[in-house]
Amino acid sequence: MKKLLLSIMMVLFGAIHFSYGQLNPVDSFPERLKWFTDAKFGLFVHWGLYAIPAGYWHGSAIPGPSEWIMYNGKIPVKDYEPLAKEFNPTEFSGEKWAALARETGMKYLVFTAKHCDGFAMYDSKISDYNVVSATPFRRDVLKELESGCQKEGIKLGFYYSHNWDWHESQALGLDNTWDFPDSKSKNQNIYFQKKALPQIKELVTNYRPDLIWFDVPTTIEPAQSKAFLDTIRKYRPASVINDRIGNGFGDYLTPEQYIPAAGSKVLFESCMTLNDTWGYNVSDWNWKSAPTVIYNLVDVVSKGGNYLLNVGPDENGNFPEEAVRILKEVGKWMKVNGESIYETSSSPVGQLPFGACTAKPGKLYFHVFHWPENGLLTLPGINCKVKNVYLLADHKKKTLDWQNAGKDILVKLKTQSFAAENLNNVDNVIVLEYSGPIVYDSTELLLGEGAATSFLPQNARISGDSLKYIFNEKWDETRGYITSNWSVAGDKMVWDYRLSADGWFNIEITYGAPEEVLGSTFKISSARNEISGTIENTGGYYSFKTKMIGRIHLQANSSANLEIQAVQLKSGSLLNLKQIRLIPVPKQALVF
Ligand code: FHN
Repeated sequence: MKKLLLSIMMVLFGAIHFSYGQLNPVDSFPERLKWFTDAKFGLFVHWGLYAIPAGYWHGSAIPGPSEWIMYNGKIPVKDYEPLAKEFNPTEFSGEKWAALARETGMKYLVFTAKHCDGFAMYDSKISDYNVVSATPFRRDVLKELESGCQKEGIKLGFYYSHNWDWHESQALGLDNTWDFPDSKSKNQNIYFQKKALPQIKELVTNYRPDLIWFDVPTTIEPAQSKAFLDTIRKYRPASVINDRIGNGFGDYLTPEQYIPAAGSKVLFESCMTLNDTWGYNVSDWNWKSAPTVIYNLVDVVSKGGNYLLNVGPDENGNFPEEAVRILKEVGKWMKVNGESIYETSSSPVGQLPFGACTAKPGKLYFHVFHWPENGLLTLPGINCKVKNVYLLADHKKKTLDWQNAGKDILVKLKTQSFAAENLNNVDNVIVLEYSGPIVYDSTELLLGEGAATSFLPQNARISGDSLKYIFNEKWDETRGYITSNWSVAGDKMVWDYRLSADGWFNIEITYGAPEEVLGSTFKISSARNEISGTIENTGGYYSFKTKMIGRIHLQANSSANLEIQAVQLKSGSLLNLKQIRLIPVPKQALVF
């Protein structure tokens, strides 16, 4: 159990392979990556023998992701292999999958050619343990998917678990210790030379992948990662390769199940499940809604990344109906607003209280998640020569009323001035066309008219000798700037902000603090309001928890500040602060 957790931690948080190595900066990368960075949105498909048990073995639910049932159930190879005899997904259609991806607005599809259970979902000559030789289905799923994608103009990527293989006696990583208990005597190079490398060669010679998506490089050594790279570069030189090839040989990073903080300097692709599991699980109904998928996609793209969204088809080759419904709903939004996603770059105007921003030369796409109640959208701290402002959904591009107001641009968004069919209740995109440079003043945050505003360490003025902020390199949701060395009472961080209308705000703080500082105190104050807080043990300076610490009333003002100050320190550093969030309290929620 300890080995399993350690291995996964090391992969997910990139401790093993994480060095910038050949990872490409967001602003300068080889031409062969252009399709990928323009595409922004892809479909991940986990499909294999594990779709048959779908999370259950002999009637009992096996905890954990369904594609891990062999590992979590410690199912011997002799009992797992016979699943192949049952695998006959007659309703499978590579074209149907590709068509759904295109209808959803996705530009590429990544399919599990071989997952950690070792079963090849293509016609492999290297191992008979594959869908053509070992099943009654006898059809080459990968070949059919390749032609379906070609027909639909969708780029195709192959997922391949090169380090872990629970079918093989010599494979390491998180290895099969129930059939092959003596891990110490295993030589993973035998597995690489006999199976993984020759299969990768098959995949890049008998097929035409645009991307290779490796996974979990926990025990692979640099020379072995390099061998995979050289094989791909020899036969498919333009292929895009993710970072999980290991040892820094990939093109981009792959945060899993989270969206990194803004400011990533290298290309990244956030991969996420549409429900909670990658492979099909008959009882996993925890689906993300279409709006959530759109918010995630826009959030990732506004930070310069790609979004790879996963579906696990059932044993017949069908996507769960609910997944199809959600993807088609996302597709409706993408059909109208795709221009604000594809071929864009990250927000040049920071985070926005009402939503997010994506950009193209001469164009800013403001994604309005929270439509301003007062019909006035404030674009904070943005100064440029505006040529036109319009709603993207409005084909006539009718110019909206806008004006420069000090440091801001105000746009009139009177709902009644829009054709109802052009508005949606998820994300309405306002396009601002401009010429010349954009001058962006990030010093003062504008407090939200609908959305919470995050106060981040890197935007604060610090008073105190030791207190500082550092960049937390971890590849998880804590990645980003945090404070450290808050060891003197009185030391504080101050942020400037503006507020266009009086309002109540809940104060939420995300921090990490160990047992020994339990009971230390701090205060957060703004405009004669003050709230005190007592530090709780979150499990350590790098184990971040979010706490709601109170509610504050703030008056409209053109310039004010929010500060957090250490009051009483038990020992060491008060905390590692990740962010403070002010969340507007809707008027109707206020009970006095
Ligand atoms: O263990 C796998 C998991 O099954 C799935 O394939 C994900 C996809 O990113 N990768 C591993 C967990 O990190």
